[in-house]
Amino acid sequence: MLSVAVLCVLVAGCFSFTSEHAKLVAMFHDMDINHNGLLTLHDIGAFLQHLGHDPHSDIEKEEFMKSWMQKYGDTGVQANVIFNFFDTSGNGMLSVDDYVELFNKFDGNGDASKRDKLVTFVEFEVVMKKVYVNIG
Ligand SMILES: [Ca+2]
Ligand SMILES: [Ca+2]
Repeated sequence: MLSVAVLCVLVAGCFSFTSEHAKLVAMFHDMDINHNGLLTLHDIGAFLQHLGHDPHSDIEKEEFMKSWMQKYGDTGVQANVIFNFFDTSGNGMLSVDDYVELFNKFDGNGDASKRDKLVTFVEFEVVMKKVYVNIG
C-alpha cells in the first residue's frame, strides 16, 4: 500500500499542498486557545486580538499584516487578502463585529447557530483554502 509520503512524490504539486496544509494546521492550532480541536467565537477573537499591539483595542490592517507575515510566512499580497477576508465590515479595522461574522463564515455546517457554536479543523481548512486559491 502506498503511503501518503510516497504519493506526494508521485503527484505533481503535492508539496505545495502539503506545506499549505501544514500552515493551516499551525494557524488552527494558534487559534484553538484551549487546544481541544474546536474553535469557539472566543478562540477566534482572542487569537486576532493577540495579533494587534494592544489586546484591548481593534486591530489595524498594518499591524495585522506585519504579525501575519511573520507568523505564517505569507507575502504582503496574501496577508492583505486575508485581512480583507477577516474584515467583514470593510472598514480597515478588525473588531468584535468582524469576529462574529468571520466565525459564521468558518462554521460551514451551521453549528454556530446552535448552542455549542464550534468550528472544526475541516470547516476551517475548507474556507481558508478557498481564500488562498483566490489569491493564487
Ligand atoms: Ca478551542
Ligand atoms: Ca471591520
